[in-house]
Amino acid sequence: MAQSNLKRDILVLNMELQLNEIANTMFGKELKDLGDKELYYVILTYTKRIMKCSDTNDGKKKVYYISAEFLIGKLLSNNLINLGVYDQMNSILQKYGKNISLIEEIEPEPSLGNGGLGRLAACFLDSIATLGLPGEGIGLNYHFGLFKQEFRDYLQCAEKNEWIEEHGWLTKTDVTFDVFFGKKKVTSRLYDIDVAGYDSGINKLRLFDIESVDESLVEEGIDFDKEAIAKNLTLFLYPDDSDEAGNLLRIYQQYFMVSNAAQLILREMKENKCDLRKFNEYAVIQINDTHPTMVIPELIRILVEEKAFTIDEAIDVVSKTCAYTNHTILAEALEKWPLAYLKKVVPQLIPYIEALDKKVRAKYKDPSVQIIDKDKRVHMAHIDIHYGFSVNGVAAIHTEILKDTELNNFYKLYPEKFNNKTNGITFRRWLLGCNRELAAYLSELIGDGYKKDANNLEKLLEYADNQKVLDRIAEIKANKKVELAEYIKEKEGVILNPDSIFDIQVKRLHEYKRQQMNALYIIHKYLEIKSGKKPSRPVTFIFGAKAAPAYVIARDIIHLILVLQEIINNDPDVNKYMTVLMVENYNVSYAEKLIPACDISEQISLASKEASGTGNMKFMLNGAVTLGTSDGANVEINNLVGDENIYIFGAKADVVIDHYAKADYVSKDIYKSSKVVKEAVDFIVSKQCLKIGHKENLERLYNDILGKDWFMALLDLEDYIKVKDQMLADYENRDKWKKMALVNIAKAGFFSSDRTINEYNKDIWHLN
Ligand code: 26V
Repeated sequence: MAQSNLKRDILVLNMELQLNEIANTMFGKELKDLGDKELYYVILTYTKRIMKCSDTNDGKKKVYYISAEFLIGKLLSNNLINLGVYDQMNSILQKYGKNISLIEEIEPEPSLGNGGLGRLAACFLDSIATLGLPGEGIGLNYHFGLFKQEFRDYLQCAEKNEWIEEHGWLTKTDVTFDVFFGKKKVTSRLYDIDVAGYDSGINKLRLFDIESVDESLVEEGIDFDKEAIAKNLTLFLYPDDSDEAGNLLRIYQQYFMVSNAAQLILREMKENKCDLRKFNEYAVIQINDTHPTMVIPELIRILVEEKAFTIDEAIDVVSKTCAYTNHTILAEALEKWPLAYLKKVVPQLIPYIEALDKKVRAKYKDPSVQIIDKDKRVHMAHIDIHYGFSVNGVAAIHTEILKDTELNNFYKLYPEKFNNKTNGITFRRWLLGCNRELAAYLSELIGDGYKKDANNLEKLLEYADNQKVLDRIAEIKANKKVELAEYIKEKEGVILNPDSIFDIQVKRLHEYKRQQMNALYIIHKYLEIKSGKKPSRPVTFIFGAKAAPAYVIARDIIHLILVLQEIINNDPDVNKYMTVLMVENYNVSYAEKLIPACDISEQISLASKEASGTGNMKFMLNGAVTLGTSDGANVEINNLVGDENIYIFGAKADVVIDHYAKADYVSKDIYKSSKVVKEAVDFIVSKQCLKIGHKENLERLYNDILGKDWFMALLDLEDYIKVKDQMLADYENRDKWKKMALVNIAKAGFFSSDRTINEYNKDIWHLN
């Protein structure tokens, strides 16, 4: 429902006057005399003012979405859109000869997340606010977000990534808490970011910080003293955890986050005079992956030590309050903290963790479901499953794998706790914001209804055979490709041909996401062209990805792609037909430019390993066609659009799971038996590559693919080449392609995060 109040309405009505007044107070200037940066601060201040006057989404029960990551991206245009004032602002700026897109560029991007998990949390906040639900996000105010990526000598280098400025979206509050690490005390400070719902009320993202953080601790790149807790607690997002100090710091961060969350929730309950015995009637805590798991023992501890609960009473009420979302089945990503580390950081929690473990042992003999294992490691997910009331996966196939395989022993104990919540994305950012031209055209065709109820996008299907509509959608895509090419020319100094097919793979660099397969395809194409087989239309291969600094092979894959880029883009025999580009420092803002311009959406994980993926949804919504494995949300995209509107290849999840169970996958056998595979793999250590790249990196990657290939890139390579070639050929059947694009847009409604959040609310949160 549209929110309206007098103060807010007056602010909006007098926008120009207000902006002038702020310009005068902040800079002693008139609006017309402001530089772009000053103008950005003025608009930001004005937007914050509107949000302060808007109604908040309240209710008896609230969801607290605790997450170590909120990858919110830039907020200016998103907030203007959600507050319904973007167009008005745009015309005022135009009057003064200013361009809103240039102002947008000035905003620093808060990169408070690594990838999908953090971005999902941000989309969820947008939907919670838009649906008018009472709830807030709770996390940490990292001073440096995910590192800034630079390429030097064809290698990824990591630099610190500042985003906090004197004027920004953070509002310093007077809320502070004492947080104890054993006897060591630090004092926190809460900062809020208002989250505006689309045509709705306001919610909050609450980020905790400590005032003693010392930014000067950062030396070279992103190295810093990991022992100085009071100075570094909120300095970095997910510090490198390849050594003990890194791991400990991560535990410090996690406890700091949940201790503050618990104190904040209890403070609110006290203010509202809630009966703590009925905790779960006022609060539901969604634990986003295992990072906030310690909130369970921490709440139990507080209830017992400060609120006179018996341990059983405390466990009972906390278990009715906490719900857990699993985002991965990768064993190495499931947190298992050595008990000794926890003892060092949070000794006060140990008796409670041990009590939780003891109760489980008394009930179940199966060692695989215990909390503390024989090596004295604490399995964080096991705490969540035993002592939470809901466990959800993030796509249908992912939840099934959890139930049947990864968490089967738990599923047998608690079948009623398991449920699926297929991920979603906010259409405000990923359509209305990043592709205003397409959004406007859709409104012209099917009305504005889809903005509030995404299922309305299906109305587009009526136009599936309407040539004019198909052509116009294709024209918008072509325009977006031109815009992207201009941006990339400026930013990367690489010339792209907008008439070529834009094939895009953007996501974190991980072996299971298989960017290496795409690289091997590129080698294959390169060799084909060299041997005289020219493609009918040029192709542009675009990558965007950051690799964890300690993830050696992931960085080697980046190296290979950068080497290929150098070879191919400078080879006059080939560069007419193909271009390779890995964009530097891929982030949310870059995604907003790349996604609308994409023809082929690469979603090529090893089946069973990609829990959901959300990029796949963003690309589809913007009219790209998916080339992917039968994995994560790709499976649901396939079911929605039908086999004729998607390109699926490769082994299915059950086959992959079987290979792992039998340990019978041998990449070298495939290499030996397939000429195409062998040629592509050998090129990695060819003279050409070694002339430009580093022997150490290229040989390590080559040996890894032949000796291990843990994520089975070679298993699917031939099929990938075949299906991708078919896809490129089909692009030439322009009408067929245009129709595929339209069907993909029309069927994307299911992937609105509004649908996902409605399901969380109906099945788990029960807010109203
Ligand atoms: C974390 C780590 C940390 C240490 C070493 C290797 C490793 C590998 C993977 C991860 C992923 C952590 C969880 C995560 O980000 N999952 C992503 O969540 C998205 C939102 O649900 C989902 O769309 C992606 O498929 C899933 O990978």
